[in-house]
Amino acid sequence: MRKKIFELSLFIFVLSLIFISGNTIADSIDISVADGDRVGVEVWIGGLEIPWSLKFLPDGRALVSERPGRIRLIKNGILQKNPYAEIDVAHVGEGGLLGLAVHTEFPIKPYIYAMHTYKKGNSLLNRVIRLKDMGDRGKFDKVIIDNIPGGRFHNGGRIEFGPDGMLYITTGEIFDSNLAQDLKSLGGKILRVTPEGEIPQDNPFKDSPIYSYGHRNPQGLAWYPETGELFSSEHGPSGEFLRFGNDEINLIKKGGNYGWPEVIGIKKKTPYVDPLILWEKTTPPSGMTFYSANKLSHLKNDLFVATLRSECIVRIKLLKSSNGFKVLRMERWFENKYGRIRDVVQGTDGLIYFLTNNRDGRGKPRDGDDRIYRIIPLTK
Ligand SMILES: [Ca+2]
Repeated sequence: MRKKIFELSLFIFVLSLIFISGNTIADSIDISVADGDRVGVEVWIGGLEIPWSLKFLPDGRALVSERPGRIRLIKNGILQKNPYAEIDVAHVGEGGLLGLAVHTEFPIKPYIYAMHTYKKGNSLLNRVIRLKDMGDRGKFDKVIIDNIPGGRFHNGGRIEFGPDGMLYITTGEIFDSNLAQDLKSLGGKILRVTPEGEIPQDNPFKDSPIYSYGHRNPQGLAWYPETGELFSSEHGPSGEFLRFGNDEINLIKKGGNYGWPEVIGIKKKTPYVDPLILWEKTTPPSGMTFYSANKLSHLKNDLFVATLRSECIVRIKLLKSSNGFKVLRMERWFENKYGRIRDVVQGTDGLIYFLTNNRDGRGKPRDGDDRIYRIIPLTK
């Protein structure tokens, strides 16, 4: 009898582990797939310097930001010599020219958005500016939001328009963990503003651009194609409180508190929102995208995450049900093959593009770096 009770309690214990650790990624579903799943890879563009964000325009042009302060234009698959725009940035540490975004009504609203670090007096700050598209160049139009905390480290920097037509901005806590919980600071947050830089009426905190808080250094934004739910990637501690790893993918709820620095990992502690995915081993995630086109139909609705130090793209297969999202499988593609990867995006042609960051001072540049590669259907 005693043995039976012991076995039963062991069974319940194991069962509870399976459910409790549902969000921590077990090694068995986090696997390496060197060549990806039925895909090929080719070089698209080379000779870039620390490309940070790639955006396609509906007319086939593409723009790529280089962290030292240039937006480069790619026309008919050729990188144009003259920069589309040169922006006076503070290229210090991880700061500089970061995310790009394109107005959802482009070209009727011919605007490109860029986030960058700048210097004001002795302080480093971040801001989002808007450029007007003039064909081969972009002309400064206006500042959308400024005075976002900036520093040598943790500037956030991803900007993306959501399916609601609003601009979402990730900001870092500049290695000052107190900022993340402070609703008076714009650091360690995801912000949401209108395309004109105003505060939307339905933001969670009155007269504030803050959409969610308690973030450390969020680096990527993507919306699940079928429901429009927002996901964000975030770097966990790199030594604070003697902790490392704990990198996250979060499902972002309006007004949610994502825990930094009160909670590290999954703690089920109110009012903090736990990550959907927690990598206990360091997997610093950067830009990400859900694949929604048909060219690579077996990848539909999968989340692709660019990673830096772990030098791979992570493909995440999710199952959406009424209980939320469940992670079915994770594959690390191209591990240590192309180097550090900063961003992964879907092109207007339905292929997947990714940017290396081997010239950012932390990588090993190969000849021709940095590059934009593209993932194409496998041809036999
Ligand atoms: Ca968190």
